[in-house]
Amino acid sequence: MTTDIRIGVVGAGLMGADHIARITHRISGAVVSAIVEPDAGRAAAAAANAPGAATFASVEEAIDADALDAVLIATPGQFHKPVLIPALAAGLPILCEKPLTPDSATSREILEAEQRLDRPHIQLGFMRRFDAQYIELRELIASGDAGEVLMIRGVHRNPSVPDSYTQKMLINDSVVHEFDVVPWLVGSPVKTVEVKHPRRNPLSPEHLREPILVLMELENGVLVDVEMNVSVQFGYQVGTEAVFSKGIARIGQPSGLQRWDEGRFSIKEHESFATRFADAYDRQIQRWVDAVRDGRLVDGPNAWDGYLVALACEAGVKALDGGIIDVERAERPAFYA
Ligand code: ISE
Repeated sequence: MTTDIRIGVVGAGLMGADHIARITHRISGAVVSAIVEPDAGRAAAAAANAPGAATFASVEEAIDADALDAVLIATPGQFHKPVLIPALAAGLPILCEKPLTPDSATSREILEAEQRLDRPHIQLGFMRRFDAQYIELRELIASGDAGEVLMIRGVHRNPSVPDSYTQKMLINDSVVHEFDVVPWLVGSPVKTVEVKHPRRNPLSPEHLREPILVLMELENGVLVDVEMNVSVQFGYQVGTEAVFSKGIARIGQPSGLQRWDEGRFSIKEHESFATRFADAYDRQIQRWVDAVRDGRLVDGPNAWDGYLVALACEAGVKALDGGIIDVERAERPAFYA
């Protein structure tokens, strides 16, 4: 394909607006041609970063107007299915922000709709798979250079969350990333999930009981612990330590300018995922655009990966109430091989 692909971005909130600016300013081979956003103020603000884009109130209107070649879905998860179904029916390639849908039953419906097409059309927005440090760690694990991987320890810390963030979102909105990236790193699916509750942070919003410690056992026996903490105050931090038979590897440490000042040593920490994973988002969108342009359509996690994550999230939500919960096993259809 020699001309730019025309992307319709659905949802012009924080993530959608970020992707619109990214596609316009940093991605080659694509333009934002349509913005689907019922809130006129948000649509207009986002359109300022997408010269020539038309705005629509629904994806069906954008499809009927032949305004797009591909769809990027950046709405909250509960609004994904009503966009995915018409976009799949129109045979459009899709990049869908996580989660695929909020539960495994609706995710299965999406898989069924996608399997009516000739090949996978949906890429999932698990951007950590495009982060240079995660890629390096995955390569180290696969190479065997550090011996066998035994344990993975993760921290996933947000400075704070809005009042609309619920207890289940600790799993469905946040740990959702670890449920994708850890099996991808280690090459083994999640077998069980358990959640432990340490002392509650008095600075957490009143309706939240957090931080939590999420323990996962993988099918190959690797044990994973993740501190999920959304009231850490000081900044945004996602870090991983892998314990091997012949050493230790760490990613996600603060880096950059080091300062010695007024008796202190400091390095600036990220304040949000938008900066921590900015390069990963760029790489993710560029790789997707390249795949759409050369006909592969998907170059990254697909809808099947999204379904496996939905199963793990369901176990994780149950585990919030106690117990060690088994993750349902699912056989990958040949369509997603
Ligand atoms: C948010 O939706 C994200 O996807 C971020 O990566 C994550 O760190 C945060 O906890 C979520 O709320």
